[in-house]
Amino acid sequence: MNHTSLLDVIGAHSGAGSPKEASAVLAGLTATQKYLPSWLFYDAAGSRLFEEITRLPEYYLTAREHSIFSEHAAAMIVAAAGLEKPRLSVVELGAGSASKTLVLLRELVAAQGQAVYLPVDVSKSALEWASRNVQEALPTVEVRPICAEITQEKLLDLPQEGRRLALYIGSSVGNFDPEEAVGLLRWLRSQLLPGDALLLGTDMAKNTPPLLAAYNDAAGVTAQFNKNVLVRLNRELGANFALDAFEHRAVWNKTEGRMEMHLHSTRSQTVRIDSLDRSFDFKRGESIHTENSYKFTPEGVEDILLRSGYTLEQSWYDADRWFGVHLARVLEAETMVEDEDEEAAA
Ligand code: AVI
Repeated sequence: MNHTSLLDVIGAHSGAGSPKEASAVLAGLTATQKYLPSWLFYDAAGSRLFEEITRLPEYYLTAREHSIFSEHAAAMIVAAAGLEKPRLSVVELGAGSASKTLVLLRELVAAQGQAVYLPVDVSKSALEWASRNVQEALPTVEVRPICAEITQEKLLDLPQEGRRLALYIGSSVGNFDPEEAVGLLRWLRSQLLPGDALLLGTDMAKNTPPLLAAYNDAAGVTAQFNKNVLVRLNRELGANFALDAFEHRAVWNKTEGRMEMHLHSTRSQTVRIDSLDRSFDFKRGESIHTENSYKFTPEGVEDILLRSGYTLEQSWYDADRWFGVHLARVLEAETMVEDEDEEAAA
């Protein structure tokens, strides 16, 4: 089951009621295991709810990653620059609130005085917010926002001088299936040069109670975030989902090593979606799978990086090893490890 293809998530024209949104919903709700791609979460309300999630006591991911950056940012900059100490420019996939990035940029400014920061995001408002935050806190950082719907063909116009440090943090990589994650990291690698660095943030595999709590918080914000996708479909596609007839569930899928979010139908019902001119039947207890959130082992991180054309140099963790930030180096093209199936096809 392929819930979120790379192009679903980072492809073009995913705005309100777009053909892309309609076809993704049609594909998902006609599949045997119904699903909705997780990029549908992030309309304005969903993005606000996600920000709220990052401040919840149960959602340890953001706080742990922040503490790793606070403790190790200086070491990360030294390690990313390497022995020759070239000037670093920072390119970040997803602008976010830039609060963790600020910690890193502060160290970078301390080390080299000035820096160029290139946040890349599809959302103009997210970019404006991140840019303003950085500009106000660090006036010597030159912010060059890149408003891009990142596709595998899209070329980022990155500074050629010095060395580039790419950031892909927040465990966003965990929302992709492993193959899709490799596709995304390979695309990023194609925008960088050998010797450039990547800081990758990943939520680590752990015992299940904190995971279940993180994705099913007591205040019900994650439940609201999950159900917001139905609110969006009601508004943008003329659907008539009854919100009280679906229940938020978060489960640990041990075989796949991932948290899953579902919306369970609490009764047998039919939902109409006007803009698709179709109705969809739900059995009582039937679920719509709305998100995967993969959790990583250190070996899994190393493997995904190697398959994407990077070598893992160093990892930093919080005291419990719940979250990891990994420094990887872009390999020369000829040293890249090819996948077995690609080798067989060659
Ligand atoms: C954005 N992403 C890394 C979050 C995660 O943990 O997978 C999205 C999220 N889903 C539920 N809570 C937060």
